[in-house]
Formats: sequence, structure tokens, C-alpha cells
Amino acid sequence: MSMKSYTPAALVALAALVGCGGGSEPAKPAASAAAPKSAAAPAPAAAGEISGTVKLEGAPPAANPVKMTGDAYCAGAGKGRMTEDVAVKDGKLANVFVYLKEGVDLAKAPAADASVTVEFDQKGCWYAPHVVGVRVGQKVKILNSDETMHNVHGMGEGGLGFNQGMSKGAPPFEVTMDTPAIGSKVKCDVHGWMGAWFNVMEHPWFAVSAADGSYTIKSVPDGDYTVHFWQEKLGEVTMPAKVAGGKITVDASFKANKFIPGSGGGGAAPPRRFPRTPTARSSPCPD
Ligand SMILES: [Cu+2]
Repeated sequence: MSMKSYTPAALVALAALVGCGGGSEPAKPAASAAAPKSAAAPAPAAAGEISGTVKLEGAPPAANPVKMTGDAYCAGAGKGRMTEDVAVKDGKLANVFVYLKEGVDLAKAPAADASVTVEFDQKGCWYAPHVVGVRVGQKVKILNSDETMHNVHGMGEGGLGFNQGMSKGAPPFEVTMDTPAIGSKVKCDVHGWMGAWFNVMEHPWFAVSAADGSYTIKSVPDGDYTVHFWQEKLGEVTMPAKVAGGKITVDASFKANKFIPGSGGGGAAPPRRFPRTPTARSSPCPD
């Protein structure tokens, strides 16, 4: 996640958005009014930075071997694969989606660069990455690197209305994310163990924790925020953060006993969603 300069496409999209009049959504003018200002004269990136480590307290749930039965290719390509619905090592949690929520001023968010495409691969009968963070207006490019057929099925909001079979050698396809959403699930209808999570954001202040539990959110404007940490099987914890032009550390801890049992790469945690807002829809002026 990084600040990008504005592309012509993004400016065109913004211009189209500004040009929408008489829409049925009264929040639209307020939401879009600030965007063109920053597009015309991008503000310098804020100096604030929030980083930290996500931990797990208590005995972690055991990772289990993934049984890739019924597909000889997967049985070979995915040999040795362990569940990663709670990816913990030395008490540090990976694959936690970290994002700012309360305190965010969307008017200070640089426009999403529509030329940015996040790749989401099916490789070894497993999704990579397991947790996706992407902005409204950006695309996810879905690939099949496997020599077998998958059916990638995006559920919930956030532009995840896709449901497409991808045979061996199928070309990638792209999906534009159009609605903010936290924890929308993607699954494979062929291989029940394949699951991943998409998070679609209206602003750039988010990250996914790395294998060592670390995360960094850069270029955060000054302000008082609540940082949310979302984990598919452990729910969500929040921490306060006060940014004043410098770097701060915000760690978070999940409790292992909050674990919600479920199958393989799937999840029992219900999706958490923002209400739909019109700031950066892919088709800002529907007829
Ligand atoms: Cu599959």
C-alpha cells in the first residue's frame, strides 16, 4: 500500500463523479466534494505512521494438515499444506487485516489509483494472498497458476459478485471493487478447503500483518483514530491511536480462547461491512 500519483484514468473518474448531478443519494456531493480538490493539487503525504505487532495470547489452535482429496493434482501440488486460519508463530499473528476506522476523514484520503491492480492467485490449490486489502475503484486480477480447474466464487459485498470456473490455462480476469467491505469471503466451489478474505476500503490506511505479526500504515494525517484488527476466526479488536506528525506504535493482542471453530480455510466469523457510500464507484454516473 503506498501513495500513488494520480493517473489520467483516475482524474477522468473523478471528473465523472463530480459531474453527477441530481443523484438519489444525498451524501454524494459531500463525499465527492473533497476529492477533486486533492486531485487538482495533491497535498503532500502526511508524516504520520502507525506500526506495531499483532499478538496472540494463550495457546494457539493447532494447525491441521489440509486434506486435498478428490483432486490428484492438488494432492501433489498442495502436499504438506497446513491450515492457516490462525497463522501464528511465536505468539505473533499473520493475516490480520488492520485498518483505521473511527477518526478517518475521507476528505484527506488521496484518490484511489485505478491503475493499481492487486493479484490474487490460485496456486498449489491454495489462495495467495489469504487476506487481500484493496481500495474501492481498484481491480483485483484473478489468476489460475494451477494445472487443474478451480471455481473462484466471491461472496458478499465489495464487488465480489463473481463466480467463475477457471480451467487449467484459463486467462486471468479482473474484478473492480466497488463497495467498502470487511471480511468478504472468496471460496472455491471445487475444492472446499480453499478460502480467502477480501477487504475493500475507502481510504489507503490499512495493512495486513506479516508472518512476524508486524504491520505498518504510512502517511496517516494527524488525528485521533481507532485502529481495527480483524482476524477471520478471532473476530475484531480495536486500539486507540493518536497521530501527531510522527511515528507511533500500536500493538494489539487477540485471545486464543476467542477462536471460532470452522472448516479448513473457511470461516465462521460474519462479514463486517461499512454502509455503502458513493465516493469511488466504478460507474459513478449510472443511467
Ligand atoms: Cu479450487
